[in-house]
Amino acid sequence: MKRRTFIQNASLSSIGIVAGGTALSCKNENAPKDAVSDPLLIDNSLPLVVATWNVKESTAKAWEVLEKGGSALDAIEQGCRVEEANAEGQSVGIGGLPDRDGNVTLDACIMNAEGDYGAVVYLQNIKHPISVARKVMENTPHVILAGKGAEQFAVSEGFVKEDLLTEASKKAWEEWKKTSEYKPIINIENHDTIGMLAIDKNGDISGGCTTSGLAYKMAGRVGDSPIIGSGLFIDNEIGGATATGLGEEVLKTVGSFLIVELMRQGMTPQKACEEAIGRIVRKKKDFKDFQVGYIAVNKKGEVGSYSIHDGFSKTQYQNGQNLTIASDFYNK
Ligand code: SD4
Repeated sequence: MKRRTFIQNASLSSIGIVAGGTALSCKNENAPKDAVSDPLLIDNSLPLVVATWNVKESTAKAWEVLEKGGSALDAIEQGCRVEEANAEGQSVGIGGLPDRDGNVTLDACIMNAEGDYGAVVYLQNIKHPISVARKVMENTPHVILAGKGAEQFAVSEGFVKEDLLTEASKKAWEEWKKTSEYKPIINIENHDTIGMLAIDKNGDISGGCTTSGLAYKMAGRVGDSPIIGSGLFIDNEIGGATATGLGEEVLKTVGSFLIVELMRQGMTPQKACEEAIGRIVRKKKDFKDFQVGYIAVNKKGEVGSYSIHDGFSKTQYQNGQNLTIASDFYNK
């Protein structure tokens, strides 16, 4: 089942969330139905990988790399590629829902423990933007490549062009065109960006974020996901954070950078995610109409997550366990 449908169909669950050693309880009514209610099952040991949403196959792949002693950066790339290659997933890589002109355009970024960053925005016809982003980071003097230039670069690096619009996504787009109404809908309009954070056995942190962006966006629209500090930020001395949801609001508050800076000042990952959501809801009277979710890790291997509304979850592979955990949220 697609994550989106899965999240929509999820049953009522009562969740206990651990934040900085304190057990909080919340009701995340739309959490995936296999989301655990006991995050205490997980300790703060390393290595670890955590990703937005219910993406156990992606975290399992990343864990495989980490367990063998691989780098957090390799784990991130390999983990993100799993979901990018999943044609059923309509928010990342192949099969992503198109913009309103019917074009699938992908955004992704990656950041390593040295503080290097690479991104592609508005990339078309290439299934693995996370890998192209890594090539931008490693093989160019730049940090972001966009559109045609990004595609040309990918081809020059050996990536193969293919049509990313699947029959299912084309059908969904044709259906959408009948009304052409554009309104972000909480947890339904495809808030399924994969943001992933990993810490390897050496304690080094890397992160990645990959998405087809908001379904039926305007042509040329770029979201938060590929933008450093917004969709993702890593500081190997402190920790990392990544975002999902309505990118415009994440961009306006530079959410992931904010979370890392709050952790630098001593907040736990949980408290820092809560404050970043607080910055949005205090300013935006219409927060009831959109969703934003964050996950964060610190150098100690502590994990936090928070969103505006219920329905958000994270998948965490740590201490040999791969668990989807419902997230605490603001709008109770
Ligand atoms: C964006 N943040 O492009 C992304 C959307 C998202 O799952 O999270 N989709 O604004």
